[in-house]
Amino acid sequence: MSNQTFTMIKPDAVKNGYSGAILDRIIKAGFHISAMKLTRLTPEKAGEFYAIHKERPFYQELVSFMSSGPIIAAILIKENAVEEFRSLIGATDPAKAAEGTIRKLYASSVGENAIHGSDSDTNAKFESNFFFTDKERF
Ligand code: IDP
Ligand code: MG
Repeated sequence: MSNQTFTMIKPDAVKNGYSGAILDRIIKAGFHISAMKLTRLTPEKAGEFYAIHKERPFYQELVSFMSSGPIIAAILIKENAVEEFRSLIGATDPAKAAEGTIRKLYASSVGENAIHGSDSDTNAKFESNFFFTDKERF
C-alpha cells in the first residue's frame, strides 16, 4: 500500500468551470498536493497515457476527448491514496456513482466523467512520472 496517487481534472470539468470546486473537495478530503499543472495533452500523448485501453471500443473517443482542451494534472499524497481517492471520485459512470462523489456532482457521462484517478500503486507511479519530474514535486 502506497501513499501516492495521480489525478487529472479532465477537459469537460475544466471547460465547465469546476476546477476550483473539485480541488476544494480533494484538499478538504485530506489529500496533500505534491505537484500540479495546467496543461494539454496532444492526441499522441493521450494515446500513450491510455495505452492499456487500446483494444477497448471507446479508445479513439477517449483519446480525442482527453486532448480536446486543457486538463489539470496532479500528484496527491494521503495514506492509502489510491483506494481513498477512487472512493472520493466515484464510479466511472456518473449515473452509478455514489451521492457526494466528484463524478456524481460534476460528470456528465461515462466518457466525459470530470476526473481521473489511478487504479493501482503501479499505475499511480507510472502516471505521476508521465507528467512530473522529481524536481516538480513538493
Ligand atoms: P476509470 O477512469 O474509472 O478507471 P476506466 O474503465 O479505466 O475507468 O476507463 C478510462 C476512461 O475511459 C474513463 O474514465 C472514461 O473517461 C472512458 N470510458 C470508460 N468507459 C467508457 C465507455 O463505455 N464509453 C466512453 N468512454 C469510456
Ligand atoms: Mg482506470
